Amino acid sequence: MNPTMKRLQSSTRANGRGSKGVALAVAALAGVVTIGSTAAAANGITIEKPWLRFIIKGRPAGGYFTLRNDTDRTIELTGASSIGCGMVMLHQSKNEGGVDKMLPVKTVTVPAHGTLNFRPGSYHLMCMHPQSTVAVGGAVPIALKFADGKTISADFPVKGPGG
Ligand SMILES: [Cu+2]
Repeated sequence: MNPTMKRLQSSTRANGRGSKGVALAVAALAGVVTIGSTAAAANGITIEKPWLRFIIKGRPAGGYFTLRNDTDRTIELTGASSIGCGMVMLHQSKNEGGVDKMLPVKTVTVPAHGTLNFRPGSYHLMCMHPQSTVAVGGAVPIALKFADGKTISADFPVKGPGG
C-alpha cells in the first residue's frame, strides 16, 4: 500500500466516525425537542396537540395547541414565528356586544404547573400569510418565543376547517 492510499483510508474512517457522531447528536436533539409529532417539550414546557386550521388559500390560518407549564414559575409567551407563515401573531377571540372579534395580544401567561388551551374562540396563533408550502396533510414548524429569551419549536400538522 502506498502512503497516499493509506492517508485516504484513514481519512475515510475519520469521516465515518464524524458523521455518525453528528447523526447521534441530531437524534438526541430531536428527542428533546419533539416527542412524536404531537408534542414538543423543553425545560418543563410542553406544546401539546399542535395543529393549524387552514381554511382557504390566501387567508390567515389559526394555530392551536395546549401549552403546559410544569415549572415552578409563571411563563410568558411573547410571540411566535414561522417561515411558513410570513408572520405569526398572538390573538384572542372575544365576543363583544354580540360581535366576534380577534384582538392582538402582546403576551400570554401560563401560571406555574398550569395549562392554557389555545383553541378556536379563545387564544390562538394567527399564521398571517400561509406560504404555498402550507397544505392540508402537511405540517408547518412554528417557534414559540418566551419572555426569558427561550424558544420552543413544534411541527403544526395542517388540517381543514373542521380540525
Ligand atoms: Cu386570529
